[in-house]
Amino acid sequence: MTQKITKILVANRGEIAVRIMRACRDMDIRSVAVFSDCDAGAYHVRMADEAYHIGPSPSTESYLVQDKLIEVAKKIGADAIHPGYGFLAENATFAKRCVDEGIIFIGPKAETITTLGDKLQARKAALESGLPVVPGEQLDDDNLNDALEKAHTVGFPVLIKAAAGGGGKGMRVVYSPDDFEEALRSAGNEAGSAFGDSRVFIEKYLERPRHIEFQILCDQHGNAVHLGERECSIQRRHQKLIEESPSPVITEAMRKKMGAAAVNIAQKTGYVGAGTVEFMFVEPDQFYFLEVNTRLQVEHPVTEMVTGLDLVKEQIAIAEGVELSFGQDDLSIVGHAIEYRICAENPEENFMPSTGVLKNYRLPAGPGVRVDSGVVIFSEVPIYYDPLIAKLIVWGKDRNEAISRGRRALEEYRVSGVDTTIGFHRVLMDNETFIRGDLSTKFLEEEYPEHRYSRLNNTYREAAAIAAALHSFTTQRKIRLASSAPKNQQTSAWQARHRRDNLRSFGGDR
Ligand code: MV4
Repeated sequence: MTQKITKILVANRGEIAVRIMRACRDMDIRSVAVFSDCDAGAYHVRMADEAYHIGPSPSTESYLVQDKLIEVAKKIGADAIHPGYGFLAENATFAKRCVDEGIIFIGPKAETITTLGDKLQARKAALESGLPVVPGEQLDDDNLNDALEKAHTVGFPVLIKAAAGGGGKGMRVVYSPDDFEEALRSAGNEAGSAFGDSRVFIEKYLERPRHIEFQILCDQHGNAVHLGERECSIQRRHQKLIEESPSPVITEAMRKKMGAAAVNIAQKTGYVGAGTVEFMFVEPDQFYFLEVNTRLQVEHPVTEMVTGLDLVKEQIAIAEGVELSFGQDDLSIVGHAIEYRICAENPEENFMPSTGVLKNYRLPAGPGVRVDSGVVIFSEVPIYYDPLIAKLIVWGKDRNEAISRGRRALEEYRVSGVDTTIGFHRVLMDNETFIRGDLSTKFLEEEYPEHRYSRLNNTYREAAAIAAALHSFTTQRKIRLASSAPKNQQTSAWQARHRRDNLRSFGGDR
């Protein structure tokens, strides 16, 4: 039984809202934008077939207001809501409310979101599905002696994690039993105020794991496949900066094994839709279940580039009740893709968010280059939301070609008006450790302990820009001087004009 979706309300903003609307257009589905005060002129609003204002700029008064979104969806006759990522994407209450109102929630069932959102329940599901988990223990409330004993059983260093956790909140690494009591208390307090749930558990702490996650797709008829892995080890404070697929260290045999594990937990939990199973990976072949993300992820394009699939279209088809049109054996990974997150942040100032109007905005293009951008020239980057303004994704036949194209595209990218992470990515593309593919979640702190990367690089870039300007200026002078040369050797008026225009449009980054 299938139900054709004809109109989707996109409950999000920025690049992901634009991305979803593109899939809608490809599928001949009407797309509906919602927007806050400061987003009235935003790119996602311009991209939509219809757009509705839902409230003031703070997301708690707009993009997070469930009543507003459902009211708009019903009023305009949307048959589905796509939540994107962030905001309400992993909110089980919202997923359930949509269904209760007769609106399709494009994502897993509410119960699945609840179960997998609880890290303790997810860990239990992983164990029951035969997935390897890190040695760990559940803790009983207010029993310090019991907890300390369990920490000794697991063995130090231990990592205290919040059951409701996410984004590193309520996490504490403990190297010595002496520090355990204090860490347990503060982790519990932090989790309590962040999630309203102070339950914590402990795991053996792995010092230098890689972060490797598997994309899965499951339809409503029990068919499930994995789409290979993404390596997301380059992170800063739990924010990913670069993702790639395939991982430089995952062999075909390992992919089969970890992919089967990912599909296992999905089928055991009755998963429906697109999802991500996260693992920690320790070379050469150890892997441990971490968690399941019940949403479309920011980094989904690298998977699209190496599989040739459109994950948003797949999500929509699954929500319509259509069966997956391919099985595991129909899928293969071709080439290599890298995604660079372009954030309005200043890498020289500890990645402080940067806001303003984009006075210049020119996108890279050419072979193997894709940009998912949520902004255009003259867009305003507001203070209220996530600083991610775009994603640059490159594809090559192998990792080296992808890196070369990444370097080329990052050089072509022009942004002024806000600071961005582009310069930082340029530095990374010349990092020998990165080029070797020797990655871990400790990569950034180990390679750039002083956070000095882009300052050094910008100095060179500025020097290069000044040298180029001087060179160009002297060349121009030669043209003018050449007017006294014999007639037949003179630069024609249109040639000179062309060079002048080139000189005028010469511009570097802010
Ligand atoms: C870990 C770990 C080491 N050992 N668990 C970070 C966020 C949450 N999803 C789980 N995280 C970690 N769990 C054990 N037993 C290290 C991390 C971790 C991490 C994991 C993936 C990607 C980046 C990370 C950065 C710091 C810590």
